[in-house]
Amino acid sequence: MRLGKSLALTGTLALLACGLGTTPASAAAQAAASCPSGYVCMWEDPYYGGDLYVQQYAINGHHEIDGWNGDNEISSVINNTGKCVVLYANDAWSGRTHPIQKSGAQRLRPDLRLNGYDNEAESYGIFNSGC
Ligand SMILES: [Ca+2]
Ligand SMILES: [Ca+2]
Ligand SMILES: [Ca+2]
Repeated sequence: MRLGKSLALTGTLALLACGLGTTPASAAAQAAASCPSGYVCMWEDPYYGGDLYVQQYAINGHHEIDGWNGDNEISSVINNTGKCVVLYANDAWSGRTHPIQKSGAQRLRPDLRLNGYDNEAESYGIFNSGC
């Protein structure tokens, strides 16, 4: 009885895994889907490519970008927090800042090269105002 139930569950999981691998979607749509509502997401490459180094829920205050996985590598950002996100060029919320707006197209940074802020961010903040 116990074994039969376990095998059935394994089969269901295998089917789910197959389904996930075959979903057709554009890179942009995948990126948007991979940054859930209420989160800010930051990627290694422009146009939401490469490694997803930051996926942080909208908790107000200061946050660090990991020194090995993100510092001076962030090239695109989606701000789905509904709040202002401010990038800092150095650790511990210092250095040149780059604010990202809370709504509209201006909450997207598909290519930080266009903003003169590519591979700069090392920490960030989430605030109710200031953008
Ligand atoms: Ca950092
Ligand atoms: Ca980069
Ligand atoms: Ca930097």
